[in-house]
Amino acid sequence: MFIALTAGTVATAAGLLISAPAANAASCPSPNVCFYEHTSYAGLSKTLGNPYAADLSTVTWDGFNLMNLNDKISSIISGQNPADTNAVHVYSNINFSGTDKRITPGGYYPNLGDFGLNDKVSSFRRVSGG
Ligand SMILES: [Ca+2]
Repeated sequence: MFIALTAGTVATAAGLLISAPAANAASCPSPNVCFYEHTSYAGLSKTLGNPYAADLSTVTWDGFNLMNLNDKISSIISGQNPADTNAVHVYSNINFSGTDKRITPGGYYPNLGDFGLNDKVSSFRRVSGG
């Protein structure tokens, strides 16, 4: 009997350890906007307080100076305050043209493919009142 209880205690402890990572959901430090190489906020990342680039081939991932963001972004988290009226927009072409997707301040976008933009973003900027 004593042995059985010990085994149960161990199993419970293991369960708690396994559940711990799920409690740490992906987040982006306010007021930044975070861009990710893969869906579900995986892979390389780029954290920017004021995203602005007319051509993402000139912007590199954090910690990887030879790898740029052009046609690579797959997920985004906005750490902007939801009350911020200057939303970031991402575009399928350079110079803020092509498909235009508004990233809601405070919003989570685990798969830009939902908007036809997986691996297609080539420029981004904050839009005043946008
Ligand atoms: Ca990607």
